[in-house]
Amino acid sequence: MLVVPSKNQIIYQKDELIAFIHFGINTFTDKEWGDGKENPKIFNPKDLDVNQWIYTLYISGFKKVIITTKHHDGFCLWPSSFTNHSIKNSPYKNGKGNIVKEVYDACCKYGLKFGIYLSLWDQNSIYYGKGEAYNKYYINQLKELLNNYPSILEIWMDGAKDSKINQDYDFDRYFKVIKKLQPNCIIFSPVGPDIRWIGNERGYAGEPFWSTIDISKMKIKEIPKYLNTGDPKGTNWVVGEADVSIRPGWFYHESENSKVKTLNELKDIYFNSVGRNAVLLLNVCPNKEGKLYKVDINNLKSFSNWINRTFSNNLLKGSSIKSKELDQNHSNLINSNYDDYCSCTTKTPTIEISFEKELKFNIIQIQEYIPLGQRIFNFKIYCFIENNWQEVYKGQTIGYKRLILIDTVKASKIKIEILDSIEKPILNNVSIYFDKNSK
Ligand code: FUL
Repeated sequence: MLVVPSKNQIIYQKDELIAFIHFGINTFTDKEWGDGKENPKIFNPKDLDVNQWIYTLYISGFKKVIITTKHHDGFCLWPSSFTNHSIKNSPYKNGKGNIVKEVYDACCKYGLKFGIYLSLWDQNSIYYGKGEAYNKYYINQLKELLNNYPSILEIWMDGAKDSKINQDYDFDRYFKVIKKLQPNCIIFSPVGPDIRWIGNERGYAGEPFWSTIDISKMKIKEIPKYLNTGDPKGTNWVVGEADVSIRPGWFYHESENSKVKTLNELKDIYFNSVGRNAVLLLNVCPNKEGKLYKVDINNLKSFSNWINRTFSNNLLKGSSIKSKELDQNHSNLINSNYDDYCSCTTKTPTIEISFEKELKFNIIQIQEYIPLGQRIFNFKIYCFIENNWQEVYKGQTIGYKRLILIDTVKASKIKIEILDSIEKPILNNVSIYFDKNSK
């Protein structure tokens, strides 16, 4: 039996673009990692505009927002009853503020999904390192958050740990609490169960990139290479989430204002994450005033304009598909209805698509219908250029979506040769596009 994703994992994968927001006490100390000894009084955004953050992310095409409710310093952006290291002891709104709620409300206003990052490593907590006492504390905070917002759709627990203090995390218990209080919440952690780290913080999924992996192997040790490629024989479906910040750091630093990722860098990340069967989690970081910086906003807008412009017009519309190794639903390959798919009748089919006229293009998109599993192992793409078939690409996996950037060609046909697959492939889309700004 092939491993397949859950309903929530399919919904999650189709979102494609998620925004991370790193904001907290580090924003005020100009650090990436705090130590839990900060004075909460330094947390004082004078001109906080959560609406500006969420509106920017909304018009930039993000479908969900994950906020750092608590980072490794333990400082909470909500007035937690279980610690004094929180916004309630800061000058912000005279200790009456709750930025988690502000973000939640703004997400509701713009129709974005909402998720939380609740760091496992807490350097402020007196319980950290005391085993069960800390697990209780963590669960209390989890409940405080999960009970207070009607819909939390992702929770992020990263693998960062104290190098000197040993604290075991009771993941199974956390997962039970989460699934009980928010049944549709999808969980990211070093041990799954729904989403996994991509193995680097550059936003690059591997080649090959399998959504299948063995959680039992993930539990022994975090192996970035394994996470980065997955495992064709894996017994669990754990979607890859490619996290990367729009700046060198995760938190805002004025000194990085000239290092905001450009459109070209964001495009490259997009091809290597969404275009390689992963979901992109792109981080933005509001500054001390509580606003996103203008360059970050501009680059996000250019990025989303580029996506909309480039992928709105599938040049294959009206083309004819030839293959003896496909079922009769050929047209399902080029229509835009997600659940229309086309099954191959062999494990190694060749699919040829003839265009109505010669086309100029440089992006090829292929999608496997993942509700029925990830199957393709090796493929080649050829274009018919000046009366000759020329190989333009050789790749391994496809999965939910594969975006292939090639040098611009003028061709009248395209041929996809699937050389190896676990089971007979099931495809739901082939598209070609032209990005006039790529070579
Ligand atoms: C890591 C953390 O240590 C970084 O500070 C950041 O939050 C990143 C997204 O996850 O584990």
